[in-house]
Amino acid sequence: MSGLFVTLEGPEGAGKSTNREYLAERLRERGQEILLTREPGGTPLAERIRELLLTPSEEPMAADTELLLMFAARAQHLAQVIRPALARGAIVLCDRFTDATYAYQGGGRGLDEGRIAELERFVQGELRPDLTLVFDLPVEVGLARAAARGRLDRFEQEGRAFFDAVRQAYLRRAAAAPGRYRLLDAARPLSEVQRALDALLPELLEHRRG
Ligand code: T5A
Repeated sequence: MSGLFVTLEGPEGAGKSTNREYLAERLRERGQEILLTREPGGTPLAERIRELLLTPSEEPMAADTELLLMFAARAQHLAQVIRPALARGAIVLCDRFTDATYAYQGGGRGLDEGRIAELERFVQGELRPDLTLVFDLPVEVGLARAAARGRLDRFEQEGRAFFDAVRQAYLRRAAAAPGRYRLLDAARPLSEVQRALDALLPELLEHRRG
């Protein structure tokens, strides 16, 4: 595949969506074809699965059901959107991907990482992001930003310990594979986060040529 697969990760309210738009603009200015997408979701069917995952309901969702729905949405997203875009040479900027499964279902819910890795191989084959930007910030700052937007989704209703575990899982993954991850301090003012993204642009374009 000739495209470039970039994922944006981090806890709630870290600024992934805001910065994804910013990064897309900077790359378009440089003549690149950009595909913006997100998980769970990214196709009409996968967005329906997203609704199931994010809408609070009276029946508690079993952790395994949650895990399988994440990968069901991902299989659809890969087949319909991500693989075709990479095949035609686009830069795919995806708001969350499988690192979120390791962080939320692995770290947050405590599911076995080996099980997640099996599903990752089954659904993705060899495909992994080329570069993953982790927007890191203290849990309380992210939750305050998310809460300021109004109604909380099913994940945002979790407690502090859940989000601490999510954040730690992201930090562990980033530390274990520094070649793929770039850690950004997302607690800083937006203008500073965006300056850090500007500094990453040459490297990103270099990845694309490489
Ligand atoms: N999930 C997902 C799993 O459990 N497993 C998986 O495998 C996957 C793929 C998806 C949920 O699903 C879970 C994780 C999630 O809980 P989502 O909507 O994609 O939900 O994720 P959220 O993190 O909930 O998205 P948010 O919109 O809350 O966070 P973002 O995108 O990181 O933040 P953003 O850009 O919307 O910004 C939030 C607010 O903060 C402000 C923005 O203006 C906005 O108001 N802001 C800043 N303010 C000050 N300083 C900065 N530096 C700022 N950056 C942004």
